[in-house]
Amino acid sequence: MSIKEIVVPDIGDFDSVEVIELLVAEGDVVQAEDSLITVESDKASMEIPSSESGKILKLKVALGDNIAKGSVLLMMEVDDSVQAVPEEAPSKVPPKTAEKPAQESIKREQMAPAKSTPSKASAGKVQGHKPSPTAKIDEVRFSKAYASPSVRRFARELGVDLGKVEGTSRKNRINRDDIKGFVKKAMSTGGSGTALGVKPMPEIDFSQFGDIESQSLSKINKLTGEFLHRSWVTVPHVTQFDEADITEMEAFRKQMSKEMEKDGIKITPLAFIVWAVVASLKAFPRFNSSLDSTGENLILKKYFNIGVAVDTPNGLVVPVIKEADQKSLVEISQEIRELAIKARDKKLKPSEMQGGCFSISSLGGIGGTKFTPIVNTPEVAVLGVSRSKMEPVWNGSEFEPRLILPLSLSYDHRVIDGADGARFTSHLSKMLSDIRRMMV
Ligand code: CAO
Repeated sequence: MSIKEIVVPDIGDFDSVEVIELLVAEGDVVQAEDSLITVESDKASMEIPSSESGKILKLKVALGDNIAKGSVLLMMEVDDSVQAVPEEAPSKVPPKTAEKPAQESIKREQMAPAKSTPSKASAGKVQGHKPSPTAKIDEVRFSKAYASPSVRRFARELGVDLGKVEGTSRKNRINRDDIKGFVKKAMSTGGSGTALGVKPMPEIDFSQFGDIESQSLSKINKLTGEFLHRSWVTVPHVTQFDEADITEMEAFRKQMSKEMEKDGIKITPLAFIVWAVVASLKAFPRFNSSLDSTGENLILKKYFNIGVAVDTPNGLVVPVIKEADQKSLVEISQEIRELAIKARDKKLKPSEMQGGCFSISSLGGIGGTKFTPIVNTPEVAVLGVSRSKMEPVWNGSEFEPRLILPLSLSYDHRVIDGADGARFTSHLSKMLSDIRRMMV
């Protein structure tokens, strides 16, 4: 074994070329002729192959460096018993595959194999590759894409149409990570690769900016995240804000809670809101519906199961109060308490989180003025409740202190029109402002 310097061979007429891609890293074991870096002049780009086989100990160049013939690229631990490849200009290195007609590729517009049709060898490979992220490669577009030869080979191996990949390197050159990101997205979107046409998030090393700590997401976090993401991207959301004067409701609630305190019963504001929601669902049946899987039929529900978002140390869960229309304020209050305890103790059964018609997310106990909740699909609307606040309200002759509850209703605009959204929250507000109306 010996340690050798690997230097830039004769690269033709170029005095100085820029390193635009590092194809290896320290610790990698490479074979003679494997590409080490890609360089680019104002006219051409080319890959510099290794003259030796061995393990890379230290890279001596970085992205953006300018190098010339004789520049040291890296230090390599070499097995002396293996014969080295004689130094040659990169363009003379025999291609490894037919897809590699030359290590050198030309101008940006021509940074493609001169022949735009893939060789039999590579074409076979593409066809044999089962879950190709693209249905068909457009050879003209592929040939025009701005990418180095090794990236082109990589794209061929994976069956990726380079013409569809957006480059994130300098001057929008496509790198290996762009291809990996494209494939990941294509796989996660069922292979169409066209889901939203957005670029994947780049991988960022945050530690370069300061101290960091990595925490894995809980199972609930991951499941909720996937679910919310699907709702967010598939449902056209609109959020209608409104408010309710709950001065009388709160006075009544406090009085009832005081009277029932000796029996260990507490009526929470949320129980009244569940009641008011049920009354509003009865008045506006479209809010108590779901689109079927074809998206062409609306399933109207004749039952009233209300989901209540519960914040737990492990993440958000939404247990369901079944047949809320059949239950008293006391029963609903107790059920919310029991379900929240079960949720925080991770004791909820799947059946206790299923069958919801409409959900309520109450952040009133925490704070905030308004927010835009995400519809809990396949439901079509969700009510966000924020913290009530005493406010001066004009009663026609003077300002009166009134307790005002902010409401935020998000709904699926495919099912509910804006006018109905406003009608629903007005109705809900009326119910909460005068709870006698809920008895009717
Ligand atoms: N305005 C002012 N005060 C309110 C209020 C409101 N809108 N809602 C509740 N409060 C008060 C309650 O009266 C109670 O005060 P007292 O103890 O003095 O009576 C206090 O806030 C705490 O209430 P609570 O939050 O324990 O009880 P709740 O019935 O209102 O809510 C539950 C229960 C399970 C919904 C709640 O604990 C919770 O988890 N909320 C978070 C839900 C969440 O994370 N949503 C976001 C989902 S993402 O869209």
